[in-house]
Amino acid sequence: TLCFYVLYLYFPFDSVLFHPIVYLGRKLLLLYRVNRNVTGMNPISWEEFFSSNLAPKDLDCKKKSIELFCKKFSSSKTNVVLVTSGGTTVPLEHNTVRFVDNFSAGTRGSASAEYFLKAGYAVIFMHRHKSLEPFTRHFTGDEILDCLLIAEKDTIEVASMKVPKLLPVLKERREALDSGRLLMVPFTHLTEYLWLLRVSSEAMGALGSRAMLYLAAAVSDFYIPTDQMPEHKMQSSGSPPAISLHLVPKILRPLVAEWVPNAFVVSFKLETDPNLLVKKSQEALKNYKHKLVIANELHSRKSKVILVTSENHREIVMTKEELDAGLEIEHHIISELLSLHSLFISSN
Ligand code: 9Z3
Repeated sequence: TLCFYVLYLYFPFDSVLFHPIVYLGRKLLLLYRVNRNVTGMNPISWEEFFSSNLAPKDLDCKKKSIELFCKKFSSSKTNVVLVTSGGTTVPLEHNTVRFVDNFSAGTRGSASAEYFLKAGYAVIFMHRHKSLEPFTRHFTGDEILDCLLIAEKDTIEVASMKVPKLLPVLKERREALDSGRLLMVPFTHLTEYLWLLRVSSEAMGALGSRAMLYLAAAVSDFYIPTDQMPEHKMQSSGSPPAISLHLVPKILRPLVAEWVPNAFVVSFKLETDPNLLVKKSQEALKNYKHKLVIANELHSRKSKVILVTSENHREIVMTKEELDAGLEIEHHIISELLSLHSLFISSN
């Protein structure tokens, strides 16, 4: 192991062509570290994570649709944004009965996707299955059913009453779908999300500075390694099972440095202690070298965010009048991002 460790450190090329012994050494060491469940303060590397958490079965199919979507807009002048939305789950058993979930209704992501579409962007909406989605988020199921009337001979008619907010939303949705500028990509689990984020970033690489990543999903910081997860539902009788949560590698690092280095990357920082917002956002920018962190406190996230860059930070605060009029903070956020992204494109 010591010998392979030395080779591993001094020969970072992961190619069997470079040196078969090195290649073998790295693979054996990787297997050794993963199976030893390297835990503690330093999470395993993102390579080790992807090596020990296999891709979801339907990844290839989703990857192809994402690649085709990006290819469709690679020659045009249309900007493409990946919007992630909703929370990731971490299963506690292979035959999952219980899981650890991250809080997110999907309002931030689904509302933002609408404003990007309205601004002419093509949108990959990567969202937690059954969380809020663009357009349909405005209506409950009952509101939609209340627009349908049972007419004679068991036919259905649409009520002529004008649901004031229905028509504009229907028009925007129709335009987005007819122009093919909206791609819906669902996820549920953390591993699925990270694999999808990786293949989406790699597919967007060809778009250069016209690509934006708007990472609003609530991503778990912890997971249970596959080989430590109980096979079946944990039993409440007897002593509770010993399961340990491991740190998830910080995926922003390879995302910015390797997968999509020329894109405009925006991450979100969620805290419940407002005093931590700017400091932790600045740390993230320093660590991952992306363009912007949108910081928000859990309970005021609909009325206030802080835009943090490596140079400065400033607040967007909704007025009472705006909130009472039903305006959304995402309108202001996206308006700011359009300007910043336009400047970024013109300077690259
Ligand atoms: C956010 O901070 C989003 O703004 C919210 C939106 C999840 C608060 P809703 O979906 O809520 O409108 O109900 N997203 C990022 C949250 C997160 O997990 N950030 C991680 C962190 O803060 C980095 S990925 O460390």
